[in-house]
Amino acid sequence: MKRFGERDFRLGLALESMSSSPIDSAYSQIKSMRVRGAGRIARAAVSALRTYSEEGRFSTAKDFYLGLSEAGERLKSARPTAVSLPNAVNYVLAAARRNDSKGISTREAVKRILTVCDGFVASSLKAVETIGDYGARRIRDGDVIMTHCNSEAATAVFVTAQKMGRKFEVIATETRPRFQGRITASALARRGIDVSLIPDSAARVYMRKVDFVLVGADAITANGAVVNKIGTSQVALTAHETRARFYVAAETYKLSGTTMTGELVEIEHRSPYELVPRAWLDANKGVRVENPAFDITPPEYVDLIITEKGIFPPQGIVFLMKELYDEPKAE
Ligand code: RUB
Repeated sequence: MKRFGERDFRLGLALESMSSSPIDSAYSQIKSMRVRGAGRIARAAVSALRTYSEEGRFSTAKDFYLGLSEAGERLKSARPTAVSLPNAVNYVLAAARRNDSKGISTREAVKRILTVCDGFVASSLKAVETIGDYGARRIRDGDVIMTHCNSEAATAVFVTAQKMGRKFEVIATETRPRFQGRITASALARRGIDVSLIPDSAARVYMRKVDFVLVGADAITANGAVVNKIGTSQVALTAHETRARFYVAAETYKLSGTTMTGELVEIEHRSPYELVPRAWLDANKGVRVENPAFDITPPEYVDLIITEKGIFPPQGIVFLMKELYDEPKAE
């Protein structure tokens, strides 16, 4: 799989921004899922804020701050379930707020935000690499691992394990309705990893030979529940039944801090036309098509969450969250 890098994204932005702003371009790329996957979404949003900061003409530092805040709010609304998106945007906006309170020049405020954006993107990429290292150590020769959807963090684990010389097999569910499992299968096959693609509905049939499941996450709540692509919780339930372990690979900016104070993670519902053609629905007007994009796997079905800060049982996530939220924020 050609990795969708930040340079590609900026190039995409450059082309699209001929007709619209970098924020509009990023919003539509994220919304339409041309940019997808929680980590990529976060980096795309931050890269768009960077471009906005770099290219904008702001008469005062206050104008810059207000414009950036508005841009951030728009980006956040593109995909509600990927907590990485508001977390990434809020990281930039928090720095902008601190700058605003210091009364620095416009030029200096922009410069500082560019540094913050670059720092976020670099640390996000580094986190995926670290997760790859930590997760790969869990793979032994002969393991059979099931995965669902397409996760950069989970893929990093497989790729690193292969580089370490581990011999293992991956079973990828196709992940209806948008078939992100095909992206995973083709990426792994291209790297010479033994992979098979199965229908989602065959997960239970194949689970008997599986040692563990490894998926990514869009959000992780304070009680260690995992929000990920629709179908993940069924795979987890099946793994639980056959006592296969269930691992999650996720960067810490997918931790949903607001769930510590009782907020719920919003589950995105997408267009019915991802499931059926418009003509079919027109001919069957009595049918209501439901298309939730994500589901929630309860912590009871999760064994370990692999982050760049270490590997945690789901019950340990709340302590990690407290530690991260108490950390002083970087400039
Ligand atoms: C993607 C999905 C991925 C997570 C984690 O859903 O559910 O498992 O986003 O991915 P969609 P990553 O295709 O709807 O965006 O590890 O790449 O952040």
